[in-house]
Amino acid sequence: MSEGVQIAVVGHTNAGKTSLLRTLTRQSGFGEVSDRPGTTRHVEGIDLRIAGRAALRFFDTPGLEDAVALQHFIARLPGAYANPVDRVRAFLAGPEAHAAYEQEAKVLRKVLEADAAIYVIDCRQDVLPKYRSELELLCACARPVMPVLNFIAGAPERAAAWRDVLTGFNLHIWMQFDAVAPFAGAERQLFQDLSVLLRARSSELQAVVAELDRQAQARRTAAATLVARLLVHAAGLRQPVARAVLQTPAGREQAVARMRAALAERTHEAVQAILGVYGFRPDEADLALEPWTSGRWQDDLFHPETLQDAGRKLGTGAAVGAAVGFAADLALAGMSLGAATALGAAVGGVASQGWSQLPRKLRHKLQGVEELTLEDAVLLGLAGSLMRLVGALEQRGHAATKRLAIGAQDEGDAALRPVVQALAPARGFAPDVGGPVLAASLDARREALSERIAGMLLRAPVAAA
Ligand SMILES: Nc1nc2c(ncn2[C@@H]2O[C@H](COP(=O)(O)OP(=O)(O)OP(=O)(O)O)[C@@H](O)[C@H]2O)c(=O)[nH]1
Ligand SMILES: [Mg+2]
Repeated sequence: MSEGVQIAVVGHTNAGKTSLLRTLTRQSGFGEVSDRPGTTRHVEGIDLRIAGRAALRFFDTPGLEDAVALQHFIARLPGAYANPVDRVRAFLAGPEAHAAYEQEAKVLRKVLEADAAIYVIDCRQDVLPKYRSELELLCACARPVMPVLNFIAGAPERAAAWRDVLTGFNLHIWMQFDAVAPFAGAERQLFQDLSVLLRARSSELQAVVAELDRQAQARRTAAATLVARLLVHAAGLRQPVARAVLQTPAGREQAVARMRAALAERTHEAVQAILGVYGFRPDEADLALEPWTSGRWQDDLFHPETLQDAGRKLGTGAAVGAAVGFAADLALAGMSLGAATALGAAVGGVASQGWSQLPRKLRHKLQGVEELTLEDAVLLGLAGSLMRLVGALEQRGHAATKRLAIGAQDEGDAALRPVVQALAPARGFAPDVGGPVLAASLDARREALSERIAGMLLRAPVAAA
């Protein structure tokens, strides 16, 4: 079996080489990234694995720092050379490759060993002489070079000037990228273009593209399944509370707080699991998901205006419904009493469960116990927020360092209304509190509903984060 395709990633210091590799390999722990110039000091390989095999090996390299001087040095090397690449080899064999130009020598050596080079450009910069010298040196290595215009999100207007220069160096296939916020499809395009540049390795690179597509689909399905299982769990959440307790404001508040805490804990688990699906570390979550981890998301989710707004989207007029007295308070807090839900969604659930929930409900009634459940509006908000998280993670580069903020619900969530309606049977499922909510359920009906919900989530258009 042939070795994987080898690609040297080169460019000026701080152009974002290590960041690009973090994104392409989905490994946010790879190498060191910082604003400081000269962060990467040695060549370091990292594989893109397919079916257990390294289909592609990238090499991160130190930044080129003094290409102008090196270009002059190489041009003045004594002796006659048949072509530019022999000159580069002569430089690498000489003493200066281990002295003044040690960093640059590491880079050029790797380019000569590799099948191709990716030249990373910070396209916010003017096309200064040092960049032209870098391009001269790279082209002298006689390897296919794929320029990547990085930092494109910060300076889209500068791309044209760079493209002119690249064309002047006979580099006609280039990519736009932003390692911190990659564009959907940019990664796929990168490998497509590499397969054009490296015709002899085209079938291997096409296999990479196909595998990336497969992996992306698998991630999306896994994430939607996690969201679906959480929603099924949330729809079935019930908290029995003595009627007498609910009649006091303090008792009511405590019961609602307990319910919120139960939902928050499970949601946090789901968020962590979703981050894992996309290859982000759980500790990045605390940084990245401020509204979810600070506790503010709970307020957003249960905010009366949010609920009323969601109620309108659900077509129920208002989330508070016709509830009176303390029932209204509870509805505003995102909860319903069992009695109220029995008139609504739960009836469907109870009926579909063959009335298996009825004995418990009757027992509770006789004992003066009410059940708190979550309003549909809460489920809608939860579904919307989690799917916006999924959408944001799909776009997020593994070099991103900024926090990821998932905004409060907006009109986009209305698209998830059928999902919430389809959750109705879950209201009647036997309580699963304490069980592994995010794993496949042994209960066939619960599992079938989760699968159905996941399918609906995958098809629903999702608003941007
Ligand atoms: N906004 C934005 N920031 C980026 C991008 N790529 C890299 N950065 C940031 O730019 C800085 C330098 O990134 P590195 O990946 O360390 O750059 P490098 O080319 O590996 O640098 P050296 O190893 O020093 O040669 C870091 O602060 C990154 O977070 C990008 O596409 N967009
Ligand atoms: Mg680096």
